[in-house]
Amino acid sequence: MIKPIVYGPGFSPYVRMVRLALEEKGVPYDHVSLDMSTGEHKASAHLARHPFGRVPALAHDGQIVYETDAIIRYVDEAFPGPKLVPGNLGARTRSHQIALITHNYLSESLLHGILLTYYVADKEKGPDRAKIDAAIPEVEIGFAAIEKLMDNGGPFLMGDAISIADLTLMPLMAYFAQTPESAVLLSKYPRLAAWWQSVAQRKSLANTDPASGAR
Ligand SMILES: N[C@@H](CCC(=O)N[C@@H](CS)C(=O)NCC(=O)O)C(=O)O
Repeated sequence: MIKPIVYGPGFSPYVRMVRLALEEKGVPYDHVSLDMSTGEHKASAHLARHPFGRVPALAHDGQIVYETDAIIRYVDEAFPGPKLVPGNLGARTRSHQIALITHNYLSESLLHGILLTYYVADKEKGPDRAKIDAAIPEVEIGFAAIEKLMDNGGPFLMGDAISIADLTLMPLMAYFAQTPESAVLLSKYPRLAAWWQSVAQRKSLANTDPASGAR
């Protein structure tokens, strides 16, 4: 099997989504972390992989793929292992909707509004409280929407099997779980909270945990 290469730093939730897909399928891969603090993601070598200078990008068998959702779908078809895109039309559509809610709405409210606000916070002044408070209603819309779309028949968002929906949401939830907002907010969405409890200990998350030295 030709090993794919994932480009991008391990702290990026998008890079982690792709790595989770590879981990869950049991695909051996190489990981090349880029130093975003020195602009390595905007250098010509990476622009050749991703014209917008973002991460992740995936190289495999002469192909370069960018955009996380497209990469995960490529990985799912190119490699053996458990299917990440459900075969059933209803589940496939709902898992796609959850992935797109995460990319298009939660990336703005949860990632930029809350998580990155904590990340860039001044140590003494603390985070920009107004920015976090303004983001919460939109996060709640996202969480409520995901609860409506998720399946109740198993531990995963689509029921019995892990899917692209779980892999897309897990990296954001892993960061969110470390914030003071998470306990209050997740208590309003008990099914989402139960989902997070059941996936939080997965080996794929441990293997890609940026805090434990996984680059
Ligand atoms: N739509 C892209 C988003 C990827 C993305 O925004 N990645 C961030 C890191 S988490 C990035 O590359 N930021 C660098 C920049 O915006 O210049 C995808 O789904 O792959």
